[in-house]
Amino acid sequence: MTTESTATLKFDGRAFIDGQRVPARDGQTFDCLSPVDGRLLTPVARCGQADVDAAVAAARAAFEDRRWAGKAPAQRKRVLIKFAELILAHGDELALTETLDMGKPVRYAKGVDVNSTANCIRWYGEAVDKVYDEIAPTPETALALITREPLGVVGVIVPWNYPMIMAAWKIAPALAAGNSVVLKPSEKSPLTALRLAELALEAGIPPGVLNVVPGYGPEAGSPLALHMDVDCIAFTGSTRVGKQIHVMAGQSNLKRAWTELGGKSPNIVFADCPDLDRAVEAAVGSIFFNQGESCNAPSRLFVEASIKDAFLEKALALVPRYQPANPLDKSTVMGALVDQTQLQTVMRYIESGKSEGAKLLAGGEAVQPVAGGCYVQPTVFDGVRNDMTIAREEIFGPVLSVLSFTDVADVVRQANQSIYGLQAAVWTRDINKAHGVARALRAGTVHVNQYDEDDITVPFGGFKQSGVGRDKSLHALDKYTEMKTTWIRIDSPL
Ligand code: TXE
Repeated sequence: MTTESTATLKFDGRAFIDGQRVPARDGQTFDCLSPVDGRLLTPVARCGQADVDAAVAAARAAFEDRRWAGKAPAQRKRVLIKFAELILAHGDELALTETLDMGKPVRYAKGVDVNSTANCIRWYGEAVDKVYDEIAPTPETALALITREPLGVVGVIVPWNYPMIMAAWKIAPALAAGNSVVLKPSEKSPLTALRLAELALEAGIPPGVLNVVPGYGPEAGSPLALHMDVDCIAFTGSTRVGKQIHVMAGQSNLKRAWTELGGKSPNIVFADCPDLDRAVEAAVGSIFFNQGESCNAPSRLFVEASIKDAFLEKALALVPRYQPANPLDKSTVMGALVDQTQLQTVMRYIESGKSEGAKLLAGGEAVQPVAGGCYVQPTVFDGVRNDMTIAREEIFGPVLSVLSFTDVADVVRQANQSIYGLQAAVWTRDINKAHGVARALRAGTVHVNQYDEDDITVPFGGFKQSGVGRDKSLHALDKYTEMKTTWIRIDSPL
């Protein structure tokens, strides 16, 4: 067991505005604690209205003088690729910071979070000088151009479960399209966003183009969502706050609002699934990955009744692999929950599962592999009904609910019986059943015979109350651009 040393890490919790590290205007800070062991990492600037105003003003000035928007797409490409390279070059530092800040195992912070963040930024950089505009099929007396322009100032509010990746999914297409950005990271995990902004500056993104204002949601997030000089707000977080974001956009300047919200994703395993072991590995691995703190975690597992006993036996045999341990150990696969509040939330859901009559097959306890940290055992409930609280509400913790079914139409009905529609999965050898069920599932992504193997090339987002709009893929560029028609009359001399 090798534990990563954190002795050389230094944290700077000041905001990043107009290319400079600055304290909050009123000097206030909040303590950034590590869920790994409860240690104080650093005080962080507690930004409020005045800081958001300053960041938006810097972003607006940068947009107006075209220091970034006016660059040729090929120039923006070069800078974004450099930014991605710097992220990789600082991968160890960023990964350790992410682990200390929000508790995920360092092996994934490096292998998944750092790599996906760099890949996303590089991908949009590489894409942006290959995207063409359109000419409309008009009569020959006209030439009509359909072009895309950057929106201006984009506000970004992100959560704590994948702090760098969630930021990258929004800032990469926004910056590639030529916008300026004000990013508000979660108060629970502000540190990597601040480092990303420094690396962006080093890569050549001009001052003012990417600003970071750490702080609490109502104090720093709301002023951004309500700001009259912000053209777009892109949000990932809870459905509760997501709804407020759309209201704030509407009650201010009708800024464009994009939201990626919660999920309660159904994972449907039919008796004819092509490989039971693979289905078990995916079902267990995906719910416990990132301590279950993933919006697309397959938290409702529907197993066809005839294979349920065999499936559960194999699944329970895998559970010990996910016992939480020190996330700084390279061998750890499940780390700490983000904080004590989240731990209490997860424990309340576990209690509700028990009291509503689900059968606890594994886990169910908070544990302390590291003193002072926030850890919960991998937990499996059998005998769950779709109307129980643990099957309806997003737990955002390592809790798997197992349900069984005998009828295709019935399982699809139950799978869709949710306010959410982020992701879903179906496991079957039967091509008609796979396509038929995939089409009937009301979800932004349907996985077939795998879970969560997608990449940056495909859209990510939800139906229903899982949000509005899509991250990733070339489609995400549309969110950060306005479409313009230029209709030119042609009085031909011929
Ligand atoms: O989310 P919040 P929290 C779900 C998950 C989790 C629950 C609560 O179920 O247990 O939400 O997590 C900012 N105006 N998801 O409390 O509050 C906040 O500062 C503007 C799912 O952390 O939604 C942070 O930056 N901004 C989700 C961001 O919103 C506000 C990921 C998310 O915080 C604000 C995270 C306000 N009034 C949680 N209030 C996913 N889809 O992946 C808060 N914020």
